[in-house]
Amino acid sequence: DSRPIRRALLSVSDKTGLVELGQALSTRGVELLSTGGTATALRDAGLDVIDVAEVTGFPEMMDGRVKTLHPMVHGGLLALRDNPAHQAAMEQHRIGEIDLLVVNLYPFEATVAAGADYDTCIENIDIGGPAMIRAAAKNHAFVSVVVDTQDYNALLADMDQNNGGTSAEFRRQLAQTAYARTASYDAAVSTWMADAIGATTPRRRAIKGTLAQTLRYGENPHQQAAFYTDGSDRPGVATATQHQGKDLSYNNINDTDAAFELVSEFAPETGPACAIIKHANPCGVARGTSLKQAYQRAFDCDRTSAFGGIIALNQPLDKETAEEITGIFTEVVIAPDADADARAVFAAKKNLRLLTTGGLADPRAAALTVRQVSGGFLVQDKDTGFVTSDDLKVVTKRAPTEQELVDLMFAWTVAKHVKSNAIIYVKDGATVGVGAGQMSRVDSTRIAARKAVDMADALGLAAPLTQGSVVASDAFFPFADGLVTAAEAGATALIQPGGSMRDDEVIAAADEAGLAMIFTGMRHFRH
Ligand code: 93A
Repeated sequence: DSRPIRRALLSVSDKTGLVELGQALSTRGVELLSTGGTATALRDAGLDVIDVAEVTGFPEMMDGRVKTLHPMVHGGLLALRDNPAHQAAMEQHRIGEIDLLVVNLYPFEATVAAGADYDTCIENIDIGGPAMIRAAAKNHAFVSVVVDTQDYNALLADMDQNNGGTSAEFRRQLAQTAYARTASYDAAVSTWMADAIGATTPRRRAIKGTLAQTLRYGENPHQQAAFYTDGSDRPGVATATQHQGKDLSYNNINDTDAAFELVSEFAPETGPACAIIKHANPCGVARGTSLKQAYQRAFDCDRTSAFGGIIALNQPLDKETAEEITGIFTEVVIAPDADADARAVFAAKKNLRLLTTGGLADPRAAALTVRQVSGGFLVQDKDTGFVTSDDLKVVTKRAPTEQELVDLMFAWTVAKHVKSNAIIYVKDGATVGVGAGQMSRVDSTRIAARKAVDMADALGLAAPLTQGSVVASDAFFPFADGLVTAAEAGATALIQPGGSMRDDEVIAAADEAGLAMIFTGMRHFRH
């Protein structure tokens, strides 16, 4: 339902399929206009091409910064074909209609990904291309705009079904795709610039993602889903190499991210560490003298929940650890690397996915987190907050011992990665009870202690490992009851932000129970 395409402007950086398209259009009687490199490529293939410079009466200038930015081009794209005033303007200024625009942009994203310097990235910001794309897409009532080399065949097929024109429906689809492209292009520029100039505020950011993978389904089988990546080269689930196993699911990606972000808190040079995640919460986190022992100790926190879990390691996976891990069913293992022997052990386990990242993520690196709500989304800085010994305030009569202090800091680090209300019991560098995601803090305290009792039964221990443990709370205790519960479970020291109206009551209860307590002055809600 449109007039046949008579005149097309082709200006592409990615010349994939260009010559074939040019030939196909030529065969269909379409006149070809083109910019420098694109025109050369078409001419080299023996096609007749008119230079845009000839149409505008201006040479391409300023290193190509100004090629197509001209009324002879934009008038031809934007004029309404059924508007007499527009027609008159075209006649008066001898502007010819452009019925088809084929553009793909300067490879800005690829230039950034290649690690180019600032000036090179700036030079790769396409101005004329997006201007033409947006103009043609606005005038999709009359103009077809193709921005993706993969759409060339669909264009030709649609032309062949419409006497050399295109259907209105196809043009609308092309226009929508075109605006998605220019939007993601500008978001890529803005995101790159924010990083390049060190802008940290989330308040003026454009959010950008590139479709990396369509997923089999979302959180549940009746939900469709996809994975978008933001182009960051940070080690993590988005950039990891998968060595075996089926594709990651939506839940796998979410949980693997949680696992890897947590284990990245433990620098490899400080010794082996392991985190086991279920439903985005840790069910065991531990240091060990070896990676295998770290895994075993993490596993012993909550063997029941660890089944079907996701394991993150802070050091390259070795054979011994791999063998230990295959003892139960695990969904995903993610580690900085895996040696050949470890890979051979896993090779027999078809359903186990192994991901390697090449390193750990920097838990202090600024980033944004995005959460969708009905009608919009929330954006905030990632929680990169941390405390140093200078921030810690002993508020009880008794100060923590050195061992308690080490465990308190470990527990505090883990607490940041547990859904609120988070209560973590730790002993000797291993979690022995995790209370997560409860609506009341005292419930989290009780649940974690009860799980430790269950584990003591399962392991045949005389007493639960919470005896002589320390406890971290991601936010202040509003009442003394949570602290009393922790003390009853055998905790001897506690770390929490402080700041409750009832801090005095909580401190008094700690003193009464002989607990040492530290205030951090920083909270780690995670909802
Ligand atoms: O530097 S630009 O922003 N200025 C322009 O006027 C312009 N017009 C088209 N870049 C411009 N383009 C881009 O040139 C197109 O988007 C395309 O990516 C590229 C094609 O250049 P060539 O045909 O010389 O290879």
